[in-house]
Amino acid sequence: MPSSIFQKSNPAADITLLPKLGMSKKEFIADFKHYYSHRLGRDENCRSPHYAYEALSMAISDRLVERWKNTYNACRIQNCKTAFYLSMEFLMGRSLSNAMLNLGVNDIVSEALYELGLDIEELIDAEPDAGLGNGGLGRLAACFIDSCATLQLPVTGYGLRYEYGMFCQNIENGEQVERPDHWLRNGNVWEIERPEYTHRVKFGGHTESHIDELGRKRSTWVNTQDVLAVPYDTPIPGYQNGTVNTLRLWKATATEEFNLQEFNAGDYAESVAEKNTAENITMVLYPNDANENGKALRLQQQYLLASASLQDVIANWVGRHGNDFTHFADKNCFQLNDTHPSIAVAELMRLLVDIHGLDWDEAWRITRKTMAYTNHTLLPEALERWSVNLMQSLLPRLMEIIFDINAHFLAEVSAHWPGDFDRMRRMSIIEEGHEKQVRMAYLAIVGSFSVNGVAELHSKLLQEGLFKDFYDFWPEKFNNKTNGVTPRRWLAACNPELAELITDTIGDGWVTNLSELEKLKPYADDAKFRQKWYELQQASKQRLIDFNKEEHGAELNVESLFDVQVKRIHEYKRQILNVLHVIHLYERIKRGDTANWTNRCVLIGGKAAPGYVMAKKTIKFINNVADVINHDPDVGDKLKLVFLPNYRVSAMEKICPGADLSEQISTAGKEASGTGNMKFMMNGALTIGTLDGANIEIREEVGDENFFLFGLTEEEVEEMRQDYNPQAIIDEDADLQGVMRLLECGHFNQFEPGIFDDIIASIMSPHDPWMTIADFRSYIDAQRSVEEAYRDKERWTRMSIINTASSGKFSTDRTISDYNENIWKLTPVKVDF
Ligand code: B1H
Repeated sequence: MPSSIFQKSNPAADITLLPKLGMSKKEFIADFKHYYSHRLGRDENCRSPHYAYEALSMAISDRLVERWKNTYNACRIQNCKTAFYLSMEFLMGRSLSNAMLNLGVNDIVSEALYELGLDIEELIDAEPDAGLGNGGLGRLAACFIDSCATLQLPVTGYGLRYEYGMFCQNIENGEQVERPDHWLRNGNVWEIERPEYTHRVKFGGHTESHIDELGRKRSTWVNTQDVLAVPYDTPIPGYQNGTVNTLRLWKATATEEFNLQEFNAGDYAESVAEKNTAENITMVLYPNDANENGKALRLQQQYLLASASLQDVIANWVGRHGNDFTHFADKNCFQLNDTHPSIAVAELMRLLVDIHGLDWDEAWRITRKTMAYTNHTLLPEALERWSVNLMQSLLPRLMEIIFDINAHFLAEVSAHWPGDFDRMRRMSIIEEGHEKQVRMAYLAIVGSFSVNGVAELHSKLLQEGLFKDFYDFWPEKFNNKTNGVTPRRWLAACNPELAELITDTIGDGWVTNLSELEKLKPYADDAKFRQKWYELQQASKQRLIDFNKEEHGAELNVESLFDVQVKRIHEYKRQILNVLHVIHLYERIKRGDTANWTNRCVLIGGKAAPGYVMAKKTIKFINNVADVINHDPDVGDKLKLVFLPNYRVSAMEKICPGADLSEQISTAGKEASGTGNMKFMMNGALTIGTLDGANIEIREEVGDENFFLFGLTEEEVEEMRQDYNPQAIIDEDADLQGVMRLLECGHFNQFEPGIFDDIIASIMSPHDPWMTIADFRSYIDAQRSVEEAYRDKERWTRMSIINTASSGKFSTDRTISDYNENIWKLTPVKVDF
């Protein structure tokens, strides 16, 4: 072992002296073989692609490590400001193909594997998804950290290393059955455990107050049951720029002495059980999107994330500046991904006041200058509240601090609006009632200098509705940051053929500057280009058919319109409206009303929260309708309905290049942004959608004539709610009557009487919050215009090209630049490579 390995490294020397990190095919093959046979101990008799995947990943991740160290050192030397993205979810999907793309080694790796007789696609597919998220919110975090690395911004992601990610979905008898997703079963070559940065996190116990040496009242939190948070780091490579940022995920483990106490008392089994209690904290991702969890374990998860991450940042600070926090807020910023990590507001106060001895006012000034909060939903059922009782027993010191924050805050309110008690009650962080609750969104707003929504409409509704009182008080805090998706994963990597055509036509600048796609617009009028575009779309559809057949055997016709809705199953997303349209088409076929028919395959996929009864019924409904339609010989290729099981990131990578039509049909005002809409658009699908979330901005970019708009506006929805009468609407609409007749006579549940009664009742109810019946007519009419457009291949292809060409705004590079300019104010750090 050369002794130089053990020399303390000089960061400056590291940067200047490192060799350029190129990779020859020969070196790569040697590394691959070395890992395959010497590290993994496999030979040519091993049939599983898993080990070849692992060997390949090791060879690739080797190339990231030097860059990773360089990035870290460059930031250290430059003493740069850093932002920390705190999120309970990072829905990363697979790492291998992304790392290859970002390192720029796709070609030589493909050649090398070809020489070795290996199929690169098979190896890529051997990687399990890192499904550490529910949906849009978690995937957004993953796209964000990709863009931060590509923009060379010093941003670290902090999250939890769940042992079990989002459940796997099986469909049995048309119903969702959940299976645990033990994604770490075969290890994870992309992570590095860093026990040296372990932190201790307290739970339980009680507080004791005393007077410190300066005569200040202080609180100590004692008699706690502690848990250790051990970090696992994953490298996040930027796009061919030498930068490799860090995603740090915490795993909860038992403390040593805890076990020792029990062990000495002879309770071996007890001590092992206690270890389990600790490790349970990061055992599983809660699978509820847009729904409150309310479980003690979830609060423990949230606090573990907040406490370990803040301790980590502060330990780093103290290592460099001692206990001087004067400039802490100039150098650090925390972005809270929804309220899930918002206990961080109180935890930062605790660390600064109790541990580092700052005065309350000084600590509060720092906290309010470092915290920023992103809201992702207006749905009341998703707004987090924690019971004061639960918090008092689990996190007694944090509860005290929240009461103090609230007292200071209400004093501010009352100074501004003297005597306005109703306003104080409305704005209080503590909600009074038979069970007192902590309103986490209010804690986040009060403790932050920035509050943002995720699309223009959503941000506007936050200011006018949910957070109006706070907007009146602090208008300058509020801002919008419209979401995006990373064009590396969602175009360059998932649709390489289309990406190549684009690059051949306008150069490759679009990969890091997506607005360059504008340059494609003139080619929409070029018949030859359109032909190529069309052929590639058809090839993608064929690949989607093959993928679908491999996974669950349905036969689809590539000439049909591929109409896709993939997202979590939720009433507000209105998968049921989609099915009503399918039933309407079916009914037309049965009536023989098929003049000028356009063949259509409707693909629907998504997971239902396991406890969400209506969402699970919706899945059963889709599958039953599919069963009837797909087996009816009168229907044939005219119409297919397919439920795509186990929708996940890696499935979307295959689905979005093969879609013609993207369904974005939520009730206006309910979808905060949506991001699937952006992935489809980027890949050339046309959107049928309501004026909701980012759909509005998509339509603005692409032009009215290239978007199929339908439905009530958010204002019309609220207005109609007053005297909504679905029955009256049905009475006026023969098509809708046809659909309801089939539903009510049990045509899709012949041997399962009554199982869809709840669905029928919900859409028929005058109190249906999602107003499905209200939008039926305009949806059906918009679908008619879709068919008409699709029948004209030239027109459709032109529209498809314009969609891709107009998608520049929806790159997370743009979103992240906006966050950086208005909120984080970081300086990019160049890294030598
Ligand atoms: C979004 C969530 C969410 N909004 C609670 N809220 C969760 C709420 O585990 N929980 O308790 C998990 C997730 N997710 C989504 O965020 C919005 O519905 C989308 O419209 C938006 O595009 C996405 C990203 O901003």
